Amino acid sequence: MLDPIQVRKRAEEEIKRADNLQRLFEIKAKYLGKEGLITLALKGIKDIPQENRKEYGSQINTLKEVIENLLREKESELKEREISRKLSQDWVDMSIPLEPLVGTLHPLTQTLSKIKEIFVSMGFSIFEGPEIELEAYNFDLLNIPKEHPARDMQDTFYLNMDGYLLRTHTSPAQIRVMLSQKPPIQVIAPGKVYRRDDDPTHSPMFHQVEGLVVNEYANFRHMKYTIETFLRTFFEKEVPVRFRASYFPFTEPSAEVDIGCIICHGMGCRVCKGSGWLEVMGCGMVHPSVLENCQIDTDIYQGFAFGMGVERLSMLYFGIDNIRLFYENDLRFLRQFL
Ligand code: 2NL
Repeated sequence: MLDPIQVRKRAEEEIKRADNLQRLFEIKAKYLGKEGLITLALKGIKDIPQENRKEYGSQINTLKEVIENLLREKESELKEREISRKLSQDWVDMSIPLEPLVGTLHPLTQTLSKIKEIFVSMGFSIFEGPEIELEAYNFDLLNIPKEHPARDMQDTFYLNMDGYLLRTHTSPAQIRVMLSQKPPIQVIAPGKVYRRDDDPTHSPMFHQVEGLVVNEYANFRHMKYTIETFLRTFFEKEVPVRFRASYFPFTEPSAEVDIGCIICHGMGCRVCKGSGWLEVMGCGMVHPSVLENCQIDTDIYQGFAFGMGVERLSMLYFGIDNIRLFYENDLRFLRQFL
């Protein structure tokens, strides 16, 4: 038999002194565990003389409840104390300067955004077509003949799916615009293009922006003004611009566009190979066959188009001398374009 009053006093004292959860669990085991004082006392009730049994049993049960309550109260008190301790001791000094972890836009993304912004400011809309294209849109409708070398397996990624390829320029996106919209049209088509080239100056994937204007009056001077304005805005100075007669199957007449070398200012250097000029774009009046292929009436409408390589413009703008640097994602390179 145990004395409920004595046991209660002892338990209260022990629980009061417990200053951590570990100690509290030990106390809990001592009284309420399988071999605990209360547990054994409850088991011993059957040995108590009949006349005292009820009284004793009720005292022990009451004692059990009292101890359980004390333990529960103490447990939540200790847990709260633990949380407060963590809150006051485990803290992070938000004022300690960290290594800069900020991300930046890739130089090509910066260049592409700048090109788009300039054309949008000149009233162009942006249209992005699919990178997997129909051979018909990439070549046939653009007046590129069946035997043209550009169609060669050596230059173009053909897909297993018949009639499909990875676009070799963004012109097919503009074909889609002409097939689905009525003039006046004034769009640029930016995006990735693919060619079977892989050497120090060519990547199998690169970026282009092409532009297309179709209306009732578009002429070569509009094209010249548009391109000169674009280039001088892009390079942020009054660069000299010249147009050289050239040939593309989809434009007639066609021209290549040079700017005065921004490295040597026309003196002649390694980048411009001593010529003082850098080729930056191609352009021309849209070939009447291309307009007709798109159901555009050439008695009413005419257009001009142009195309540029984003990597090339980005390299000239930032002074990057190797196209590979764009694709390696070396942080020492990327961190220079904050
Ligand atoms: C270059 C030359 C050029 C075009 C692209 C074009 C598109 C349509 C119709 C006619 Cl839908 N032309 N695009 C025209 C002339 C030149 O790009 O050197 N690109 C990097």
